[in-house]
Amino acid sequence: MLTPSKSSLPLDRVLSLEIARVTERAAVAAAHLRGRGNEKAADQAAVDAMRREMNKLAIAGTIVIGEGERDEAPMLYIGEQVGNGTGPSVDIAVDPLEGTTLCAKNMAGAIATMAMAEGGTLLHAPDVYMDKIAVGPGYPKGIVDLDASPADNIHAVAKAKGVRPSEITALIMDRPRHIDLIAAVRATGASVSLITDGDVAGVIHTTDPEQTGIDIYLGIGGAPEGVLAAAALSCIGGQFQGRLILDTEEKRARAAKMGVTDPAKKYLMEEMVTGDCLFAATGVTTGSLLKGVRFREGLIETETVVMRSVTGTVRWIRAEHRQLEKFHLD
Ligand code: VTB
Repeated sequence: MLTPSKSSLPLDRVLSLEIARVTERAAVAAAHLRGRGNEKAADQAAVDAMRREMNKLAIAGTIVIGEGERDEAPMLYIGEQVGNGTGPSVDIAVDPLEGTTLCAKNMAGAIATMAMAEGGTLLHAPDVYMDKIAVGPGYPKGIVDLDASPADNIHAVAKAKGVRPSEITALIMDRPRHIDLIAAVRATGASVSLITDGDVAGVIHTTDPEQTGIDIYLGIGGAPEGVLAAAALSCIGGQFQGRLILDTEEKRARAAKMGVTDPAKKYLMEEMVTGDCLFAATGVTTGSLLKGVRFREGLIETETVVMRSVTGTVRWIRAEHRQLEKFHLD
């Protein structure tokens, strides 16, 4: 039997460096506008930079999670073809600036992020909310469930970890819609860590509780961010479930157009990302996951994490960029 050559692996491994370049460019563009109070401008800069760099890649890419839906025609819209068209056919999920508010206010945790997977293997989700639950690697499969009560989920994680519920920390976005969820988690004795934005990084926090102190992610955030987080966890390990919140006819119709036949479906991570996948994120502002971009004389520093599902390799790339023209900064 022939052993497949490296280049016949579903996604060429060279692409894992290429996607780091893409998120680096977007992060630097956004970082240039950190703390300016202008979310739109920072986001646009990240989008432009990401698109410019992505179109150099030897891929035939389709944006499946993007900046908006086709009729709104933003750049990097869902359905947009990207890449130079010569390489493998791939699905792409982007969030050029995850945490626009964090960037505009120069607060911790803004990132530039994207995932790339074999064509047809990423969930095509509309830009609606998604109910999410995630835990990191090492737990028995199915230990938490979106349909179980918050108390049952916290107790299950505590039991499996061999600690008391009061020694568990849950990460939840600080939103009025989560008042009951937060109360239910606190009622178990568990600690709730609140974030104002940025639940892609929030979910990734569960993969390294020793470092981050986070055992479980719970709550409702963006569906696009859910697919990106699922892509990361499919590389690094862990469990994720999500359910689109399709609470109006209009949202159900949009989802149906993207192939969602059951509007109440609970997606397992394996159903959101069904093939080989790459994930990258570069820090824009410094957070607990990644350092933000630093501008020095003649030098720009970035920090990026790149993950690859087929091997489970996670690379942390600290880059010093000396050819600054490539960033197209004014
Ligand atoms: C969510 C979350 C993101 O924005 O999409 C949130 O997933 C929007 O939710 O990480 P709200 O409508 O409650 O603000 C982020 O926090 C940042 O894009």
